[in-house]
Amino acid sequence: MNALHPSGGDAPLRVAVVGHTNTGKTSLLRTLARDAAFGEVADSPSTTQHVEAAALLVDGRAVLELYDTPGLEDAVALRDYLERLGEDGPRTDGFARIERFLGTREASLRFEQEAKVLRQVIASHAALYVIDVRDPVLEKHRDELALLADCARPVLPVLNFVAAPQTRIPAWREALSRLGLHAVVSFDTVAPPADGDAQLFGKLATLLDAEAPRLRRLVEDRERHQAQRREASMRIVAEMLIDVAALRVTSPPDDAASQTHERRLRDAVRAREARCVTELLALYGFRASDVSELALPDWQARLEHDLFSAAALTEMGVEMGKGVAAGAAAGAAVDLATGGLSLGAGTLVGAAVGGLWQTAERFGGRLLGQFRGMRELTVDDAILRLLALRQQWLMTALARRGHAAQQPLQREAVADDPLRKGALPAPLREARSHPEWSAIGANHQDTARRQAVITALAGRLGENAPSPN
Ligand SMILES: Nc1nc2c(ncn2[C@@H]2O[C@H](COP(=O)(O)OP(=O)(O)OP(=O)(O)O)[C@@H](O)[C@H]2O)c(=O)[nH]1
Ligand SMILES: [Mg+2]
Repeated sequence: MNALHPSGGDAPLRVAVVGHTNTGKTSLLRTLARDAAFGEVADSPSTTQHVEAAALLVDGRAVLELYDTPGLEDAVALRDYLERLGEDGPRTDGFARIERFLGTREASLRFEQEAKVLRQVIASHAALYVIDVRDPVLEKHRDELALLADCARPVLPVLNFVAAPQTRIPAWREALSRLGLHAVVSFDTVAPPADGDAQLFGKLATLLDAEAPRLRRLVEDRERHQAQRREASMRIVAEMLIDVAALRVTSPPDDAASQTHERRLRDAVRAREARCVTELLALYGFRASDVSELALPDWQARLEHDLFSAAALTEMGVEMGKGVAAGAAAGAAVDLATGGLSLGAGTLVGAAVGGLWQTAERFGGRLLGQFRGMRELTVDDAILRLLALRQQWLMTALARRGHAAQQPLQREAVADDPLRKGALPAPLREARSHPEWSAIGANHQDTARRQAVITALAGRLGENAPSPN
């Protein structure tokens, strides 16, 4: 390999991610690699100690390798050292001086971390220089950039922390252009812009024009995957809603049995929603453990305890049906024993009168003969609305979330959404009369019609859901 031109046929493009310590280098890698588990991220200096790579693939092949590096900590002292090194040798250029430094003992002692970084930059096609734009521009930063310039590789500055309340972006832009660095990318690794990839790799392509076609392919491939993930997420939510809407549990008419069956119904619905959450997390590359550790304890608590509570409904702005017992909207129950409606003599905890009427109107007559002497429990409309709104919110929040995010997902006010009131979407109404469509109920059958209804509902969720950015 030629020291100045580290290229080679089909080999992946290598990009070193460098910068002062604690500026978010590892976080940027996590975001670009969509891998919340990459490396170690902490709000303290010298977190990354070794060079570590993450590959970005297209069709299973690595197109780009990103190299995380330790933070530069002592560029000022290293430049002084390099100047002294230059004095007692032949007159050389910056690149030759860096190469000479890498052969000295100091490169494995006092400047060990800096040497690792510079070696990786020389072994790469380009470097991303990550900047914490909350910092003032200091001598040490100029020295870091001067060292990088000596490595004879294109450098793309990445302005990180741009969403922070106090930044010094104009001062940084000014300082960078004085150093001849005019192509700059703005990024916030925690709240990355929707077109962040396209911007970053697009600017990189301007610095590495021979590599522009494969960088373009990479961007297109990532955009395609983003669209596919969004469609898949809507399908995951739609399938859960159909399973829940179609679910019917038949219970003997006595109150004790009804209560047991109602508990089962609730548990089944909760478990089904939890599965939906797990599937969405996996789809977007977030781990369940990331969530319980970092992000969603509050959310999980709500999943476990509040799905059937009035507070949860109010919070999402779902109107409870007329007559829903205060503090509880659970399943609708039809007491078929009496050929009419009953609240189970008031003992069905949280039975929803609104739901009862709906259910009776729809199935009462037809089912009476079949299930005489039985009670039938279904999930109330208000619960379906709540599930739809919550999962729609989650899928949008995950689509937006960067893989370097450390804070719990923030609950946002849910925009006015047609799912809150008015008629339930037609696919959900249709599922009501197909108990066999529920994969969590008895006698499940996955028919072509069920699939078509899931597709229709997914499309409907796509119309309602806020776009990811
Ligand atoms: N708000 C915000 N926080 C960020 C951003 N980027 C990184 N952080 C936080 O900054 C801290 C340092 O991030 P790291 O990714 O570990 O930084 P690093 O440059 O790899 O650090 P070293 O490996 O120690 O050199 C962590 O607490 C991150 O969560 C950002 O864009 N916005
Ligand atoms: Mg790091």
